[in-house]
Amino acid sequence: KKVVQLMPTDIKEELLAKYPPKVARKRAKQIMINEATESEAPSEILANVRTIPGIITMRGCTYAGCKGVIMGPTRDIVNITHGPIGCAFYSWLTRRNQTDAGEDGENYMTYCFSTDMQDQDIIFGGEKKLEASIQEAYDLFHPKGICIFATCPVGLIGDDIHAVAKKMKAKFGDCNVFAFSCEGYKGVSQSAGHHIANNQVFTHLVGENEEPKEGEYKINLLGEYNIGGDGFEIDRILKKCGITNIATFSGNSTYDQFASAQYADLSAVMCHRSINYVADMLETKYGIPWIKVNFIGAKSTAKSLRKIAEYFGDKKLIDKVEAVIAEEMMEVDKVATDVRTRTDGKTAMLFVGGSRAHHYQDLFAEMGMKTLSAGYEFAHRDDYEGREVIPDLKVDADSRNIEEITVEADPELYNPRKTPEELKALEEAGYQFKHYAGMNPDMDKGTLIIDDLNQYEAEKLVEIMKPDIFCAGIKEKYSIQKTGVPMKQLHSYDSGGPYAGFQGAVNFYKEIDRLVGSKVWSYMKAPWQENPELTGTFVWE
Ligand code: CFN
Ligand code: HCA
Repeated sequence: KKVVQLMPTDIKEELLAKYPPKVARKRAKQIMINEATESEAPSEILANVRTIPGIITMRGCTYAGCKGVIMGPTRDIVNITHGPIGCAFYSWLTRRNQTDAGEDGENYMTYCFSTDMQDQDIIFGGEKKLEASIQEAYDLFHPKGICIFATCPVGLIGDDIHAVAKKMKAKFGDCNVFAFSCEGYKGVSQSAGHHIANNQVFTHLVGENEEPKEGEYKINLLGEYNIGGDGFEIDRILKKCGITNIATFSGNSTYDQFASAQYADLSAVMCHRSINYVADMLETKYGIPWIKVNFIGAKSTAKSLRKIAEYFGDKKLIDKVEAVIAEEMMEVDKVATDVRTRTDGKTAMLFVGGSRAHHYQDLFAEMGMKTLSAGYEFAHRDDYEGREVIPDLKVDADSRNIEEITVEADPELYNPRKTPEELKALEEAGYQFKHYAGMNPDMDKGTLIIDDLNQYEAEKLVEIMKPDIFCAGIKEKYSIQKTGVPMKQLHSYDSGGPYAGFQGAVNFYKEIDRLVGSKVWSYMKAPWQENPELTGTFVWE
């Protein structure tokens, strides 16, 4: 094993060395040597900007963020993709969002609905085909809701999916049909799709039920998608504590959960990146406050439960939460103590989406493992810098027919780059704040934080820093393993999970212990490593 002593600045230079000057200049702003501390102003990073064409990004598209991420996990809405078949097929359960509809609950998750657009639809328009598909779904299933999702060609040819949805909703009378203009090309990443989904689900669905929900401590769990069963584990814990979960956005969720979300007393936001818009709209329209929680990591789970209990401020709940934590931590501590004898001091790299690259560092820290480098695919600056000024939100809250809910923010106030003194002054001037931790202040000084990491940089980084484990998605998996480093998918969890909550932490400790302890990948040599100069004769037949 080649041991190289490189400073973070050298590593950054190495990563940029291959690029043409203009590309290097832009990438340099997205590769940051972390200097953040709790008390200083956070360092700046360029995020949520277009990927430079030619670079092989890890990102996904706007359709993926809307249909795949936010609406996909809802089990009793028929989600129809209006587009070529691949868009529906590749967003069908690859995310491993799990469902449990009980004995006779509706569950359309096992179906993949698509209008299967063909060349002739592109030329002559696809609205009639979409209308027929909606009718077919209605006749077959009589669902409470049908959602339509636009793919790239739909926007390019100009099919009016909203007009079709409106017509069919009026025709059926007992089925809520609405559409999402989430063409893949629309934003710079999945993130635009989250926003579109948030707006439409809030406009067309939240608040539809008029029967109040029962429960002593009622919360919505926002930004939890039940990947690998995470949501099941969180629900188990909440139930044990006596906390009622009215609606999860959107793991294993139902039409009725969304429609009743206004009856919760508090929104607990897990993945802020994907669902902050709904959290804000619930607060503005219904006065439901939100707090950030993180159920990834046993300590983080305990902290989040205490935060929820503290919000309600009821002694009965506070005591119950403490009893649950004490009981659950016995098994967690036992396993953590054992695995730490092998994992302590090992190193990790995490490049995932818009929240997990931060949240999963807690789990690694519980195993004594250090995160050398991390970054998001598509998060915004506030996810990195970790504090945000919430200005007065001007939302057209009374209108239920709004297509797009606009939040007018003073860009100067919205800029999260404020020193503690500046924040204090603004607070005294009467502005409301939400403070929350971000990736930068939570990571060690001198670590490398890289936005929108790409294929080339991933391999280079692994080659230079040789982490004990690399975490990202399916596109990265095999190229990383070929470098001899174990790879764990933090999107789909490969075939594992749950990793959230207390039992999830135990699962994760065991899985990572196994991976970082295994030498199998380091023994592997790719054919071109053994025979770098293979020659052959190409025969044209
Ligand atoms: S489940 Fe979430 S936690 S919703 Fe988001 S930002 Fe994606 S699908 Mo992949 S795993 Fe990932 Fe996050 Fe929130 Fe998942 S880190 S990229 S869009 N994500
Ligand atoms: C998406 C979904 C994804 C992809 C994961 C991966 C997921 O962005 O379209 O690249 O392995 O979690 O399923 O993020």
